[in-house]
Amino acid sequence: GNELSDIEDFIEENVKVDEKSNMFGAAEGKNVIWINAESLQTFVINNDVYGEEVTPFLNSLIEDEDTYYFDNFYEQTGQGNTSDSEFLIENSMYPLSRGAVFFTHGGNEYHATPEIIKEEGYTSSVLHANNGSFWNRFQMYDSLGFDHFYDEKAYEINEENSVGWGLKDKPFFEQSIKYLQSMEEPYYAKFITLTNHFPFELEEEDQYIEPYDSNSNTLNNFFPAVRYMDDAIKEFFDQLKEADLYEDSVIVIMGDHIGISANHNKAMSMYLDKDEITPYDQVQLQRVPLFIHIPGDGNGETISEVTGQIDMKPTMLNLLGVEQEEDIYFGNDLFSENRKGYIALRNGDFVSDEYISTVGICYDRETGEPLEESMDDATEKENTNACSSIDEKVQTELQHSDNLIYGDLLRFYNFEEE
Ligand code: GP9
Repeated sequence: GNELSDIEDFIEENVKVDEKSNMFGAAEGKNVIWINAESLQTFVINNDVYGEEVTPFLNSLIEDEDTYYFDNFYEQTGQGNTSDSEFLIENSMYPLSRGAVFFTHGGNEYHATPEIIKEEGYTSSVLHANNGSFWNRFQMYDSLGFDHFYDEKAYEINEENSVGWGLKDKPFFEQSIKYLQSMEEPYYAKFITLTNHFPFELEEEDQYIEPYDSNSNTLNNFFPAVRYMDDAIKEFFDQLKEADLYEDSVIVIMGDHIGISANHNKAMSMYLDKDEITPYDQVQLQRVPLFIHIPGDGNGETISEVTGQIDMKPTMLNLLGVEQEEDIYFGNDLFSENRKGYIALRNGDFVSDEYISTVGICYDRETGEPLEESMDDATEKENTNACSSIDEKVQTELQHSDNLIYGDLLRFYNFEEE
């Protein structure tokens, strides 16, 4: 009992924002088409390989007046990779520091977005052309309140339309249109792509740009695979328009987690034209792109505030105009001006408006320079730095989220408004 009320107090004091953002209700009643873009990282956006744009469609989307693009948006996943990103966006809670919460706590009680919006008349589905048991999705999707899961059995998959992990993204989107058409509106439909997955295999005919040339085949092949996904998303937009499914939807595209690990830093430093990848750069490479595209909105812009996957549940609920008075969550509406001011990464590092804290060093976020430690007057030890006060909050927040999961504490929370 005490544990849950401590967590509630922390959230009241540090997370919740009373005022609604001016985007509250901006997508009320619209269908939500969500694309979880496998391994898409921000460093490829508006970048090129030997003069060829890597993501021409996504780059053009940034310029579109109906798109809100977030360029300082961080992934916050742990070992559960894609499943962790799903956990973050639906619950606004952190995945675990070890293992995948989809496996270890798939049967817990949650209060996730699909369940909440059901009360507003939404139906919800996941579409992903892989084995449904991967990441224990059947059980967790049930706990999160999804109504339907279109897994590999819903798709026609053969040798010609597959590569690497399975069905290629283009036939995946193409074959999914009929399912969207059959969904009861309004719907929340989450698409999880697959082609841009390590080791980024691609057939010759699907390579629209040349691979990079470095000592890392992983990084080299990443670029044509991202380009293929970019083109698949472009075609999906066209298909949505043709099927009359575009106008009445809000389309979210989010990178789920990094695709290129620190093992490829030598090649990465060459690509980014840096002497080395510092711990500061490593954190910055955890940025993944987020696009919120609202057809007809007209006020789209690039937002550079520090934001992350933890923010997606409150953001989506606010966009859909859903009140969220009694709830447990650790993120803020991305459009709110009163945000808590930091993004916690799963390993305890964090990014705030001013600082980046990693490997025990406090960096200036703007310059990437480490800040000097200052003397702690009380202990006369050099043990404080500019990051210390935020660090304390970050560790408490992660601990609270872990405790909620380990103790299955949401069973005891009263989500009804009093
Ligand atoms: C598996 C797919 C990829 O179904 O979502 O998962 P990942 O290996 O990226 O976590």
